[in-house]
Amino acid sequence: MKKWTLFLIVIAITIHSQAENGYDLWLRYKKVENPTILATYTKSVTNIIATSTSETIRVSTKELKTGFNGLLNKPIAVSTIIQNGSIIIGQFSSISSLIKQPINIPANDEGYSISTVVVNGKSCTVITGKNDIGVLYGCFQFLRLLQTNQSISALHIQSSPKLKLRLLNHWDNLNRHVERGYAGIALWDWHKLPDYIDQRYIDYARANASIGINGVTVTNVNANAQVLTKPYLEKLKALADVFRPYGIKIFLTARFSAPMELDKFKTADPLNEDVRTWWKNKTEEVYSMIPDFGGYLVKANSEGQPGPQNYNRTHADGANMLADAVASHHGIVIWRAFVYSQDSDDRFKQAYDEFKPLDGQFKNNVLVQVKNGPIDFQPREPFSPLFGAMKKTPLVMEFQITQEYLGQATHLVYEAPLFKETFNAETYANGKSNTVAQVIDGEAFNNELTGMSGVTNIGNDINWTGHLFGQANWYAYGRLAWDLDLSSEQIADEWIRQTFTNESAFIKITKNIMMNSREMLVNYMTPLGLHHIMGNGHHYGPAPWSNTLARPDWNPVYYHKADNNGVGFNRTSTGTNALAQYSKEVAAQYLDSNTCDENYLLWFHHVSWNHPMKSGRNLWNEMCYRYYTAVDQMKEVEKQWAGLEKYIDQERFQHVKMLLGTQRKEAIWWRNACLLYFQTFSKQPIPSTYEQPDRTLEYYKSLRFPFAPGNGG
Ligand code: GCW
Repeated sequence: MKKWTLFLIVIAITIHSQAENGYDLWLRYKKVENPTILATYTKSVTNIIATSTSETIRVSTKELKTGFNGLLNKPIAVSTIIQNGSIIIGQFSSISSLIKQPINIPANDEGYSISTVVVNGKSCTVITGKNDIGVLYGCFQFLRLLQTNQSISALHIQSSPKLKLRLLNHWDNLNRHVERGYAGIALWDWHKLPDYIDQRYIDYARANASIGINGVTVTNVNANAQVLTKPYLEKLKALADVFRPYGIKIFLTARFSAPMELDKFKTADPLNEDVRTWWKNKTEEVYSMIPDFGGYLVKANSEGQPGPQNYNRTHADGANMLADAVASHHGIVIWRAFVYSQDSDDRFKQAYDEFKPLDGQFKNNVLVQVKNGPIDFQPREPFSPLFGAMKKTPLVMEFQITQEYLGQATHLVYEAPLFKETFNAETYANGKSNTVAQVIDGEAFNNELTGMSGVTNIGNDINWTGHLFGQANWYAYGRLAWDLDLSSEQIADEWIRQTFTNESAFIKITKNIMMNSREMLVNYMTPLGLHHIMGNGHHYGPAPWSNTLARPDWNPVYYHKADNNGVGFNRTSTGTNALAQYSKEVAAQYLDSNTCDENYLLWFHHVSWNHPMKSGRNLWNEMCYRYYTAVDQMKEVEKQWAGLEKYIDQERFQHVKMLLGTQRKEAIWWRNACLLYFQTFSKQPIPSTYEQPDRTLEYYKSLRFPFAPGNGG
C-alpha cells in the first residue's frame, strides 16, 4: 500500500510539473535539455556584474537571475569579481572603465550590443547600450539566445530598433469589457488601482520589454473622458510607475468632447481659446503626475466619436490643438485615419479623400495612424493608398493583433505573413521603388518620427491571449516593430523554441502549420479578394447575405456585390475608381481583370461567374476549389497536431487540440454558408467530387449569436 501511495504521488508531481497553462508566455526559462549545450552555457555564465543600481538595471539583473536559474538550473550570483563567465551589464559609459577596451555600441538610443570580451584574462560577456533600456533589451536578447539554444561563445551582436514608437493599443473600456477582445476582460483592475498592483502588470511589462514594445495606450480609442479625471490619472500613474523601468510609456486615448463632458463646456471647438486652454491645463496635470507621458491617441469623427468636424474644423485643426498642448513636454499626438461616412460612393476611398488634402498641415509632433488596409483588418487587404501618398506627414502603421476578423480566439492564425505582406508591398511613392516598410521606417519621405501600433489580443485569460498561438502574434508584432526585415519564419522559429521546445521534429511541423495558417484562413473565409462578409456587429462567422444594417457600407452585400452577372467590387475607372488613389505603377497591377493578382481580384473587379482563372477553372469553380482545399488543409493541420502529443505537456497540447476542432467546424461553416449563398447567383453546382454541404442556406442564415464576445461596450 505504502509503495503504491508513493508511486502515485511521484506520478502526480511529475504530471503536475509538466503541465503548463501558458502564463509564462515565451519567457519560460526551462532547463536546457541538451546536455552538451547546457555544459557550455554553464561555463559561459558564472556571475552577473551590474555597473549601476538604476531601476532598469535592477530589473535587468532580476530577469537574468530568473532566466539563468531556470535555464541552467542553478542560482547565479550577483557580484563584482570578474571571472570567466561573468555577464557584465550596464550603460556603455559605466562599463568602460571596468572592461578597459573599446567596444562597438549601437548608434541608436534604445539599441544594445552583446560582445564576448577578455577582461583581465577572463572571458566575459558584456551587455551594454547607450542607455539603460538598451541594456535591458540586450539582456532579453541574451536570454533568447539561451532559450533557443544558440551559441553564446563568440558574440558580436549589435541591434537597434528600426521604429521609434513601438506601441500596443488596448481597446479596453473602463468597465473592463474589451472591444474586440477574446481573451477575457481587461487586465487593468481600475477599481483596485492605484493601491493594488497586480503581478500581471509587471509580467505584462516584462513580456513587452522582451520584444521591444515601448508604449501602450491602456484604454479604448472609442474613448471615455473619465480617464482624464484625477482619480483615473492616479490609477494611470500607478501603471506608469510599474512600466517605467521596462521602458514603456503610457499614452492616453483622448475623447474630443472631454471639456464638455467633464467641465460643462458648450463647445469642444479646437480653435476656441477656452477649449485650447482646457486641454493645455489638462495636459499639464497629466505630466505633473506622469512626467514621461507619451501623448494622445485620437479617434475622431469616426463611428460616432466626436471630433473637430462637429465644428466645421479639420482633422489637422483637432490634432494641432492637442499637439500644442503636449509640445513643451516633447509629447506627441497620434491621430487615426480610420474614418468613413455613408456619403462616399466607396468606403475604400474615404481615408485618403479626407487625409491627403491635409498633408503638410499637421504640426511636427503629430503622426497619422493608418490601418494596414483601406477597409478594416480583413484577412487580406491591399495596402492603404495613404502609405504612398502622405509625403509630409509621418504615418504609424496600425495592425490588428486581436483576431476580430480572423477567427477570433478559436482559430490558429499566425499573423506575421499578413504583416510582412503589407510591409513588402510596393507603393512606388516618388516614382521609384519604395515599399510600405520604407514609408513606415521613415526612409521614403525622410521622417524623423516613425511608429507602429498593434491592437492587442491581450486579456485576463490565464494564457493572456485566449488561444495559445495568439501569443505568437503578440510576439511577432513586437519583433517586427523592432526589425521590419525579420522573416516570418525566423520569428516563428524563435517563438516555438521559447514557447514549447527546441526539438527539431516539433519545430518543423509547428512552423509549417503556422506559416500556412493565414493563407488557409483567407481561403476558407474570403478567397479571391472577397472581404467584409462576416456576421453583423459581433463579426463572428459568415453572413455574406446580410443587408439589414442601417448604413449600406456596414452591410456585407455592399462589399461583394454578387448578382446573376458575377461578383466583386468594381474599383476601376468604370466603377468607383479607387485604384486612382495608388501610384500608376501600383494601379497598373490591378487594372485589368485578366492580369490582376487573383488574390485581389474581387477587391477591384466585378467579374462574371464564368470568368476564366489562371488555373483553367471558371471563377465559380475556383471559388469552390479554394474553399474546399482550405478545409482539407485544416483537417490535415488537426492530424499533424495530433502527432505532436509526445513533445509537449498535456495541458497545452489539449488546449490547442480542442481549439483546432472548433476551427475545423467553423471553417466548414464558412465554406458551406458562403458557397450556398453565392450559388444562388452563380446558379452552378458545387462540383460533385466535393462532399456537399449537409445544411441548407436557410439554416446558416438562421443562426444567431447574441452573446458572441468582444462586441459592444
Ligand atoms: O474594426 C472596427 C471595429 C470597431 C473598432 C473600429 C476602430 C474601436 O469593429 O470595434 O472600434 O474598427 O478601429 O476604431
